Amino acid sequence: MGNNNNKNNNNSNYPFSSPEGEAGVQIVPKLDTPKMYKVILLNDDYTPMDFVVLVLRRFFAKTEEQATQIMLDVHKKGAGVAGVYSLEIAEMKVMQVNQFAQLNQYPLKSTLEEEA
Ligand code: TYC
Repeated sequence: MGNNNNKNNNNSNYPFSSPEGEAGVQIVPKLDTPKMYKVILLNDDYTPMDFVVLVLRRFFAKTEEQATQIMLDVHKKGAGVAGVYSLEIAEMKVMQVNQFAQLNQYPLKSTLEEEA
């Protein structure tokens, strides 16, 4: 946050010259695509597979087949992508998953990761 040194601020017109010249202050409207964030599901040894499938269906709108595939992938590899969203939606999904798991007394956790 507050850091402009990222891929979304590549609005330089280099190598073309601008009317302002090199020293001119250029105000470029930020019309770049917004950053997207992966919601990552983490594996653990205790959360039942059925519960993870339910989470993927309920909060990530996956079909039974998609949810089962993602759950098995997380189970085998340790982590996996449940969905990709804008920051505020991704943050909400993480909260929903973690709260729903805690409510049901399972250690299932999800986290955020900026898309490459
Ligand atoms: N490893 C769990 C089990 O064997 C299943 C599981 C899958 C848990 C995915 C969490 O994100 C997860 N019951």
